[in-house]
Amino acid sequence: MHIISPVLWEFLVNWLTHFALFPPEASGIAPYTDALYFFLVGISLTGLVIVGLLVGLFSVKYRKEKHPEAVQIEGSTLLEATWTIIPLALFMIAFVWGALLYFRIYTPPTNAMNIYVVGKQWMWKAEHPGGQHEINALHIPINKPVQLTLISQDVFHSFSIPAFRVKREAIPGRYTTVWFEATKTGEYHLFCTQYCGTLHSAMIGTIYAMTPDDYQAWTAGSTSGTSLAQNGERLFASLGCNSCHSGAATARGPNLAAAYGSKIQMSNGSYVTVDDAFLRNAILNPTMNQVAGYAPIMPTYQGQVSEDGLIDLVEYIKNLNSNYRVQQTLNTSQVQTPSPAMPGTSGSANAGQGMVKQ
Ligand code: HEC
Ligand SMILES: [Cu+2]
Repeated sequence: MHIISPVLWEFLVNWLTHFALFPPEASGIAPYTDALYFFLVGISLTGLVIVGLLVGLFSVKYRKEKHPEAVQIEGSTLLEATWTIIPLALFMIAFVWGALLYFRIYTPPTNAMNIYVVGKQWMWKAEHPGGQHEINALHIPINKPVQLTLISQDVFHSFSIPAFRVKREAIPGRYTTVWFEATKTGEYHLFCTQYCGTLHSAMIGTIYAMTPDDYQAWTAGSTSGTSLAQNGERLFASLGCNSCHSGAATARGPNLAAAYGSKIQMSNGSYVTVDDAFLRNAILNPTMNQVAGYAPIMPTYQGQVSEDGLIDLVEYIKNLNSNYRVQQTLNTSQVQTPSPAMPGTSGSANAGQGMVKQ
């Protein structure tokens, strides 16, 4: 078998044994997206076969020797209705099926644990709430919904894990989210699938899907000592946020304890739910996010806090005695000392309580 060069031979063997038309199905959603994919491939192939057969059949049946004179047909309602209704039905099935799947993929369950991912030229940085940081790698437990909150520090990137059938744009200036539940332990590819500059092809990494026990061991072993919320707490104090957001009834800014997940009224009368994106915007563009009943005195922090710093601040405010995603907090508190408890959330009962641990 060595008529061909050994190098080429090895390449061929390698290629054939590792040949994979398809990435493994390693997440809960994967079999569902694949079902739709095979449905689309199936009807396309069926169409291809029908058209191919008819072309062959007709070119034999109506060949020149048998039909020297063409017969003109002046339209057929039945035929036209058929080729309108059947494709329409197929497209509608694909549309409804795809839409249902889309909502499923982009609506995280409320008990999902959250990990932040920052894209930049040319790497992925993951930040776990417990303070674990990793670059071009992401450790996650299996059989547990995991939500990623993505943002880019520079240009558009796209975070893609083919084995999980998950892909989401990382956009500068805006949080996006995606979620998945890994079902099989193993190492999977992570790609940036949005051309983002010279080293775009090097913006790759590895997903480590581990059993919950292994994941616990990993988080305990790789903690940086301070959780994101603790970093945020320091930042909150050093940027002077607590001078206005002291939590006291007389404070110039609103009390941020338990704000996360609540609905608050804006000065234009509308209501918004306080989520990660809102908190980030409130810090960067206070004038565009005026809370009702307060003077527009909050300065903008645009350009003063890095994307990582903003994540820390968001995580800190989220952890201020918020019951939202209790599950998540419980999970991450195993590797962090809990944030200061904030008894009482509103009115004068709260007077005098500082926002920041002494
Ligand atoms: C000079 C006082 C002042 C400082 C300093 C200040 N804020 Fe504010 N902040 C306000 C006021 C007043 C509001 C309400 C009016 C508005 O939305 O602009 C507010 C609103 C907010 C909101 C939205 C309100 C809500 O209930 O969710 C967030 C979040 C916030 N601030 C976070 C911060 C953070 C983080 C810092 C530090 C980086 C900070 N603020 C510094 C005065 C301040
Ligand atoms: Cu990229």
